[in-house]
Amino acid sequence: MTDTTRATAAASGASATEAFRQKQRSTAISSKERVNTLATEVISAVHDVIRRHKVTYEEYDALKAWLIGVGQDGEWPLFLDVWIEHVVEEVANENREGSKGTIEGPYYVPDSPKHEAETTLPMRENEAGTPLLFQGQVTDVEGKPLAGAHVEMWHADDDGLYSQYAPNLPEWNLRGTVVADDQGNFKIHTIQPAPYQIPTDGSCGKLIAAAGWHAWRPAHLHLKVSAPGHQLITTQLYFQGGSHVEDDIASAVKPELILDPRPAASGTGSEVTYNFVMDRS
Ligand code: MBD
Ligand code: FE
Repeated sequence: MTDTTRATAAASGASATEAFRQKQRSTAISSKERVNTLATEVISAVHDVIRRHKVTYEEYDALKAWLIGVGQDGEWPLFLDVWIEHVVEEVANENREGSKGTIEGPYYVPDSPKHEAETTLPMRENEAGTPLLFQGQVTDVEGKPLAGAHVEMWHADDDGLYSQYAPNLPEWNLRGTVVADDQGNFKIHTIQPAPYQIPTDGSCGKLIAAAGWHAWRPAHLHLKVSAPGHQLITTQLYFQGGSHVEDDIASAVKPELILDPRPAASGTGSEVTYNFVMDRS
């Protein structure tokens, strides 16, 4: 990867922070009681760790410097989505009967251009990577097809970079909203994404290095599936046997989300069928 195509922590952090500000619905939490309970318990949990591990002033100052750095690098969206969001998702969707969801992550862009039920995602001429046909059907929990459901997909390229967050990629590259046909069917031609390494040159990278962790997420497709009267599914799909499927830094893999593509009938690349089952809202 050349320097001009590198997604630095500062560049992708600033973009992710700005994108979050744009999409954020509201900062209001319902009541003072609720804020009091949550803030008090989070602060107490930190006190417990300090007492249990006899945290020193040196460590307290290191924490302070690091927290300041996360903000300066714009890495709060990354930090929160990698280490916290999976539990929010678990709680939010614990009562669903339909398809499993998982975290959204920091690199979603709303309102991607619409495409017909069979489409090729926007990509560069000679986009690197193994061609992948991702197809399936959207139904409700009774198996009734959901005509015209929206299947929004976004994913990294063969270098593990996301358009609109890494420099020099065309807008909407490997992003699109596919409108399912009258039987809820869709066929999306794309390329298989590469595993994703979160930026190592920013504050999240510093934490990873200091703790002796790794910075990798397995290769994944991001999806949001929506249909009127049904609960939005935000999910990701992974590839059987791929690196880091077993040790995703973002803890966002579930067994139901692992695809096992086979060689494509067309002779090039691979194909896989995955159906979405939507809970009523
Ligand atoms: C990603 O691509 C991602 O999906 C998550 C959750 C965190 C960092 C990068
Ligand atoms: Fe991602």
